[in-house]
Amino acid sequence: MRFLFKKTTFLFLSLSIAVLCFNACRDRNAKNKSSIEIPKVSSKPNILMILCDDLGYSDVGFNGSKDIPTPNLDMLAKNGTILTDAYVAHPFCGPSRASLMTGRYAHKIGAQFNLPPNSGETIKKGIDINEIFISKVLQDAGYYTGIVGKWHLGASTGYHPSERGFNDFYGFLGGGHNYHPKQFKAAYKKQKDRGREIIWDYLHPLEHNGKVVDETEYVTDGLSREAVRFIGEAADKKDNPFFLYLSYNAPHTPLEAKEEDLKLFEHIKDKKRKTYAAMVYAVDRGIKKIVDELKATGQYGNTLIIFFSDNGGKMKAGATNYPLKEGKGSAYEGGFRVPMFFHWPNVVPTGKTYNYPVSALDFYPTLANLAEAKIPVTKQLDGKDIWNDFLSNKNPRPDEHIYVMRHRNGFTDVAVRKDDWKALKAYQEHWKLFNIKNDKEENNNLSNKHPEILKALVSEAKIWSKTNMQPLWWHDDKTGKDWKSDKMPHFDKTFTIE
Ligand SMILES: [Ca+2]
Repeated sequence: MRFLFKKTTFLFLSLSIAVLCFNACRDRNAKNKSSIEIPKVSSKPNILMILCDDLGYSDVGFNGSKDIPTPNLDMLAKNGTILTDAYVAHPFCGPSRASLMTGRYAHKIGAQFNLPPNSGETIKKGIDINEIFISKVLQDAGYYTGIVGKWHLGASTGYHPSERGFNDFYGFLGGGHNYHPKQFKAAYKKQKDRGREIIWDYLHPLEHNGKVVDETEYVTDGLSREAVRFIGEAADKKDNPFFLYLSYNAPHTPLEAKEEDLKLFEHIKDKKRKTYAAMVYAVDRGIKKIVDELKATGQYGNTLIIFFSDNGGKMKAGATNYPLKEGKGSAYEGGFRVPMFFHWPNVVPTGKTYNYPVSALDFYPTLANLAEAKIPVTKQLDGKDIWNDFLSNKNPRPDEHIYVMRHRNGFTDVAVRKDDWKALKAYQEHWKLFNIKNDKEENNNLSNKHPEILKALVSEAKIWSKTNMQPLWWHDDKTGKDWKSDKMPHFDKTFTIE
């Protein structure tokens, strides 16, 4: 019964028509309407969160890419709203995803480093099980929940997606994966045959709900196929809206593309850029299939699609973040300001851009409220419900701060944004101050011109740093040993303005 509208969709449409009629009557009576009307959300939407891995700010058509065509993403962006000042909570993978699922800065839950490779076999740790994930909150509210793709939040018992609020999981538990099944299966078998106990998790077979599967497609295509499957299955659950977290590992390294896609990019001479472009193109191909399935199952009209990247593009791997400075791993804008759009027919404004600062930390409370889900009273959150401000084109956080912090060997990079201003300390240089609204390229350091603004921002960041806890793991042993012997994180030195 895939072609029958779900009950929620029918209700949504009926109520939308009623609201439209009501608004039309009211419009005729209101001659001097000054406030912007917020469309009424009259049913729980399906939520499709599409995350790319290390996708550059300007590597999609809707953000100005000239050499990577992404027509399907661009169509959704054009029919929705592009968010120009969207931040993730960390400039690299694991902590960014931990923040997305928990609604908390990774530094506050000890997750400020990536889990080490093969974490299920090596350290048997993951994100604190006392942190309730957004998936669990939505599941408890009646949502049918799925994740397709990369997890990276814990691979051993207790931390598996099925134990964190997901009804369905297809993908891999580590921080990434190779893309060509013939190659990764052969490499895995070779190591297995040699008796190797721990085999790099990028080579492991994919799984579906804990059972090994024999993936035969290029992994990006396989993940798109599974997203389509999930959307089809969700359509049969008429009383349950769905939440799908589609977590592509593309275009994260290893740079591996299909031959047929590479042929489309022969004009790109740089080999890395060419392969990267083909990988992004493969994601876009999947988006078309997903949109087609949403339409075929009558769910397109009541699905909120959120598209973004987990951190900035890695320039050494072919990405661009123009006009932003630097990329993945950096506290400059290129590290954690990401491409993003929202799409939801008749609800999200079409053909608009939204230019106020939002954080991926905002999704937890925003989505929970849209879903009429109950957030546990003890749950601590660092973001806020931005929905009404987003629809009204208002700043959701006037006079409030967004932080990013990246620990390096022996020192800490940190940035804080409030309204039009951003303070930054990177690479042990002096603190800098930018008017980030006028200078998103971060070229004009205004720290000498506005020392009082810099001082206030640094002071706030220092207060925020006191809420951080020590890391519960590091991505490798050496980093952990160095951290301890060096008595990191050296916050006194970090928050001193010289
Ligand atoms: Ca990433």
